[in-house]
This record gives sequence, C-alpha cells and structure tokens, in this order.
Amino acid sequence: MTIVEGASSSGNAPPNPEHGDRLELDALVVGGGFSGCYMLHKLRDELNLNAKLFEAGTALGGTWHRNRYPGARVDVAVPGYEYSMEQIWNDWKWTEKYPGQPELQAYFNHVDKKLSLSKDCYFNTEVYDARFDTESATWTVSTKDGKRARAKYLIVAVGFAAKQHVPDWKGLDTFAGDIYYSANWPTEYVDVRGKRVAVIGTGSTGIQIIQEWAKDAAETTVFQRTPNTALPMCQSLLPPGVQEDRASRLQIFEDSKKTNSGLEIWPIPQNTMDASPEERLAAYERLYGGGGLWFWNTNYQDLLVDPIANREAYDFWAKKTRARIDDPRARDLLAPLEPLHPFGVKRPSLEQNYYELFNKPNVRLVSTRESPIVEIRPNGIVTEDGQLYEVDMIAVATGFDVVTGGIKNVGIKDRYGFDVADQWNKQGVRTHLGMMVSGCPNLFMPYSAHSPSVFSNGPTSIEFQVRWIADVIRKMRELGVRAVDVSKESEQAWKKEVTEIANMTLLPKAKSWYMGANIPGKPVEPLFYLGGMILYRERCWETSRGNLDGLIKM
Ligand code: NA7
Repeated sequence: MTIVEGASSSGNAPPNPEHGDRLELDALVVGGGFSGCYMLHKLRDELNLNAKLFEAGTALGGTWHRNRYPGARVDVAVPGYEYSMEQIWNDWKWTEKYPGQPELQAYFNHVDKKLSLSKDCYFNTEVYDARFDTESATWTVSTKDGKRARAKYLIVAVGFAAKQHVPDWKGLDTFAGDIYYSANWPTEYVDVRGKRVAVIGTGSTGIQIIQEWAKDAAETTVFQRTPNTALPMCQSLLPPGVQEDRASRLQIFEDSKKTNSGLEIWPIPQNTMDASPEERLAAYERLYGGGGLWFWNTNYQDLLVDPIANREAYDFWAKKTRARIDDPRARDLLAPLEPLHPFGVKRPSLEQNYYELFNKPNVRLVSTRESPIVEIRPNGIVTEDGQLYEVDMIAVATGFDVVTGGIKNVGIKDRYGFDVADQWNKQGVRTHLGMMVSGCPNLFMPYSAHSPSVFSNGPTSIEFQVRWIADVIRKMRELGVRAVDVSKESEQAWKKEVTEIANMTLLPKAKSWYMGANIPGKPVEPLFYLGGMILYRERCWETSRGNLDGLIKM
C-alpha cells in the first residue's frame, strides 16, 4: 500500500537556529488558520506583546492549508467569508463566489504579506504538550521537534477540524493501490485517468472529491452511509463591481456583526405552516434556486425546531433531488422519501453536479448502511455481504474527531496535571463560553467547542472572539492581574445553556459530528452554541465586564 501524503505535518523539522529552541514569550498562539493569524496580529501589533505562532503545517491557512483535496471549496460565499480589515480586503479580489482551496491559500499568503505574520511563525512545529505552572503563572509548551516555549498567555487556535477521523478497518495497510486522506492530501496533482477509484464518505469532503474524480476516472465507486441533503451551490464568477464598491463592502461587515449567523442574513420571520402552501412553495423555490446554504440558514425560523416544518422542507428537497436521478435504487439511496434524520441537523453540503453523476454508467453507489465496510484487501474494499469492490485508488473522507481530536493533539494539562482532552473524552466537553477551561488559567481557545463557530460565519465569529480575548488580556495588564481562570460553576452554567438551547432544536435527533456522535466511544452531546452570535456576544461581555468581574483573578 502507498499512503500518499502531503507535507503539511512533519514534526521532524529541526529547531530554527535563528531563534533558538527555548522561547520566553508573552503569548504563544498554536495554529495558523483564520483565528491564529488574527490573534497573532492583535497580540503583537495592537497589544505590543512578544507573541509567536507555532503551526504544524508548512504555511498559514489552517483548514485551507491542510484540506487541499481536489474540489475543496468553502460553502460560505465571498465577499463576506473573509477578514473585515480594510487593509486586507482593499487590494484583494476574489474570483468565484465560493472560492476553492487554491484561492483560499493565496488569500492567506496575501494576509501574511499584509500583516507580516510569517516572521513570527514557526512552521513544521507541532505542539504535543502544554502545562501551566502556578508559581510563575506561565505555560510551558513543548513541540515534537524539540522546541520549548514559556508564555504568559496560551492561545490554542487549532480550529474544530484539526484531526481527521479514519475508521480502523481491518487490512487498511494491506491495500496495494494508493490511499489518499482528505485532510492530508499531497500537493502534487493526483491523476485518476483510467483508474478505478473509490471514495468513502459523502460529507462535503466526499462530495467534492467525487465530483472531481468522477470526471476522469475509469470507474468511480461511492461508499455512502448516510445520504447527504446536499444543496445546489450555483457557483458563479463574482460580477465586476461587487468588490470594488467600498461602501457596500463596509456595509457587509457592519451588517454581519448584527445578525445571529455573522452573515448579512436572517431566517424568514414566520413559522413554516403559518405560510400558505403557495407562499411556502414560492419561498422554497426562491431559497433553493438562489443556491448555497440559503435553503438551510434563511429558511422559515422553525426549520430546525419543529418536526412538521422540517419535514415539509425535506419533502421539497427530496422532490427536487429525486428528479435529477435516473436509477430508482440510486434515487432511493441518495434522496429517500423517508428521511433518515431531520433536514439540516447534519450540515448540508453544497454540490455542483453531484446527483447527475449517478446517471453515468461508470459511477456506482454502495450503501454501507445496508452493508458496512468490513475489510480492505490488497485489491479493494469488502463489505459485510461479502462483496469485493476492486479498486486502484481510495480517497478516505470520513470526517473529523471534531474539537476534542485537535485539542488532544496539543496535550493541554490543567494546573493539577490532568489532560483536558482526556477529561472531555470521558466526561464530555467543559468550557466557559467555549473559550476558557477551568483549571487552565490564561488559556484561550477561539473557534472551538461550545461557541457559535460552525453555526456562524467563521471569520465574523473568530474576529469577535479574538477581540474579546485581546480585550481580556489588555484589561489584565491594566489591572496588574497575572492570571485569570474560570470557575467550575461558570463552566456548569455554560454547559447547561449550550445543552438547553440545543435540546430545543432537532439537532440531537441525528448522529452527527455536531453532537460528537460520529466518533465511536465519544460522549454524545451538543458541541456547539446554538444561541446565535447576538446572545453569545452578550454572554462574553457579561464575563469580561468591569474589572473582569466574571473571571477568577489569580
Ligand atoms: P463529515 O461531514 O463528517 O462526513 C464524513 C462522511 O464519512 C459521512 O458521510 C460519514 O457517514 C462517512 N463515514 C464516517 N465513518 C464511516 C465509516 N466507518 N464507514 C462509512 N462511512 C463513514 O466530514 P467532511 O470532511 O465531509 O465535512 C466536515 C465539515 O467540514 C463540513 O461539514 C464542513 O462544514 C467543513 P455518516 O454521515 O456519519 O453516516
């Protein structure tokens, strides 16, 4: 078997001799994605701290650096999915409404240039241990390549999808062809012409790979466990003028700060069944036809709350989707009349020609719900019914150990020596505001669990969280406070709020990564804050109000 990997995560690069391998810092940021880059800029350029960034990969970009598989693209449109800093957007032009990974990587290179970030970043630097010393009130962080840093403030900005989940299929290492893992794709072009390829997983990643590979492969076999309620992307080039109009661009960012989603959108302020059937159909057609996630995030306000409303939307989606699939069996597997879970409680992916692909004679669909994968053999994939699917190449797109996986890799120990991720894996996630953990003073985690993160426009919620963290640190310095912690009671209250809000929705009704249910053995619980950005902002300011009244000062 050949595992074809990218060069993003080595951990073996030698310490950078220019800087020495022992660093004494004010602040250390771990992770160079949207949140890490902005955090470094804030701490270094606005608070004038001695701040550095450790990144396991070879460049900035985070998710968009690691996930460079064919077809990778964002499901939130630009302009909007970007930093709001004018110095960045004033001379950056997007080409497509939903940019692909190469354009997003180029954007991060642009951000790097504008903010001069790289000079304070250590690449190929993978943190495996971080522990707090109460006496000196500092974090000591160790990396796989032998660096050690001491910092007053530690910002773990590894995002929610830092660790890919790969099922432990028997015989995985015996495969004689090439295996590609979506989150560690090689930088070189992968040629599938004339090959029999398999894609396992039909989340956004699987769908994007399938759409690309099925163009050229001799035969494509798709292994689906749960049908994706994918929506048409309606990709387009950005019309000239859209980005050039400074006033309207500023307005997008202003408006985005006032909504729950961090996008300049609101759901229809009406319940589904209060609209007449004609009105409802017209609304559905408009939202579905507009493309993108609109049918999901600007649908009637009760879409994710009321089962009847939800079913109405599902039925519309199924009718539209089924009409695109010729084969009755594929139709029933891809868009069943009876949904396997409520619509939208697993994130719908955006697709371009996904459903029509199954009308091609050389694209076949295997239901691993009916017959799970039990083994990988040198020549292919075996399912429980004994069927061997012979293939030359496999793409594994089986999702992520969301949040906990990435935190686990960083090896955070609280001030009593307990591993935070281990505790989370046993007892469930505990945070305050999704950013702080009791027993971990001066540790902050933007875009992690228990925050609106994946239920908001990433850059908008990240900018808010980073500003909040920077504000707490600024106040600490003004007040002469060495360290801040959060109480167990704050954590309990926050978890209660996260859970109660999620339980008002239909989200707990699916086995999704939103609930941690995609990883065997992981506690099943709401992992994200569904109260929206408006309430979330209030909660954050309540904690940091006055002289940091909601925090324990040490
Ligand atoms: P997802 O959305 O978690 O998708 C993973 C897919 O892999 C999904 O279809 C899973 O089926 C499937 N899967 C997982 N384990 C198995 C096994 N053992 N056998 C067969 N199929 C399996 O991850 P993505 O990377 O696509 O997207 C993640 C998010 O990142 C995305 O929503 C964007 O917001 C960004 P399941 O549905 O669990 O039955």
